[in-house]
Amino acid sequence: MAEDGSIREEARQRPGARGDQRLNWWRDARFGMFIHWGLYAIPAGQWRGKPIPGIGEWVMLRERIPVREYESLAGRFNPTRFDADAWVSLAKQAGQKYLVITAKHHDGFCMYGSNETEYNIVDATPFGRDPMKELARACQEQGVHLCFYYSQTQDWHHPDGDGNDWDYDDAKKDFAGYLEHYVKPQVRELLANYGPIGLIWFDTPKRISAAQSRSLVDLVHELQPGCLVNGRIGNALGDYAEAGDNAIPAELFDADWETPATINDTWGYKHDDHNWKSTGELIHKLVDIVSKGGNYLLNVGPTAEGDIPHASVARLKEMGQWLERNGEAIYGTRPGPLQGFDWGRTTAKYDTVYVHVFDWPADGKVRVPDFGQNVTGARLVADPAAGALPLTIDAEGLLVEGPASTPDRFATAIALSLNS
Ligand code: FHN
Repeated sequence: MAEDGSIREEARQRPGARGDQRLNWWRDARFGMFIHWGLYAIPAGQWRGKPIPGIGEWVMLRERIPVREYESLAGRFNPTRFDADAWVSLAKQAGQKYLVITAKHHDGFCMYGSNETEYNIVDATPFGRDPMKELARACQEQGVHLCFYYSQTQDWHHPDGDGNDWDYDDAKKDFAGYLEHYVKPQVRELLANYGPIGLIWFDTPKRISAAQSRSLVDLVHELQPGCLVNGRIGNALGDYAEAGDNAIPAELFDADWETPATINDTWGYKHDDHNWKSTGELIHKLVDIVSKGGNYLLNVGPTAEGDIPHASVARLKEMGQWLERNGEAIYGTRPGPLQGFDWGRTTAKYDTVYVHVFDWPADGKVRVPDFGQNVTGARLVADPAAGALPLTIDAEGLLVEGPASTPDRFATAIALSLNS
């Protein structure tokens, strides 16, 4: 994110990637699954019997847990219920086209088999399996783009990584050496051992110079030219801009961008976080983001046993069912011509404008302000059998007559055909 926290500023600084064809699959995807999974799922928001406020994956830093003590969690990590096929299938059912999983989060524990450290899931846990290998296979089989989250600056386990000043003396850290001799070899592993990777999702770019960010971007592109890099590589680099966590820009934003977001309040699993957003809220956020030109990267935090919480599963499946009916108005769309009205949003594709109605009018009459294009027909996206909806055009704009009862309790998409 830019220093002032706004995506607008971040993208203003970024060299225009608009014409870069490598982003086409990602631009069309619009909706992805984020997975924060690591040792922090064991304490799940508690340490020594005490609830720890804040996001679950930050427990080590919040409690300044010594490396030696936190490390012992690895000996207890045995997620025997982990099922890569089921996770990828959930993403598919949710209508999510890419999956970004924490290969290494700030706690430094590697959730893949790394040769650079034994502090990894294959060597240090009773589980002994490489979930990234299993996910890579499942993603290939089910046609989902596998992507890795990698914490490039913060590493609370590595003596030279950013963040841990309770075990290590900050002044003595060799951050450049850590990037060169640890981060880069690990990025190489991730791009060499798991097949084609959709993107590397870097995070919290403190302490990293422009030259260091640039050399990581170049490394990724050199190893897999098609692999994208998100904006949190830092220094206004990367292939697309990242909004703040759970932040949705107020207006249309003409750049490639993404909002990473939680379903409850945490990223990593916390057993007492039940502040779940409703399916309706999540669908409205998806539509809002897509109408402004962004992607929605929605997080799940699996348990230490390997289960995705039921509340997340239920919501994702409902979102997928909505997308099953209305995906035409989301995937591959660009921002619609009408922005900034409160009862809905617009998206567009080729010669069609989609009006997403959040609050269906009691009489079924939807008034769409004039947007300066010649509209020749209207239909409900989810119900092709209903045929053309009566359409009148007057000085105020369009009047589309739909059914009096709400067609979809979450949001109704109306397709308006344009005379091109
Ligand atoms: O510190 C992390 C946090 O744990 C989480 O991974 C989020 C996801 O966007 N990124 C950082 C905070 O912005």
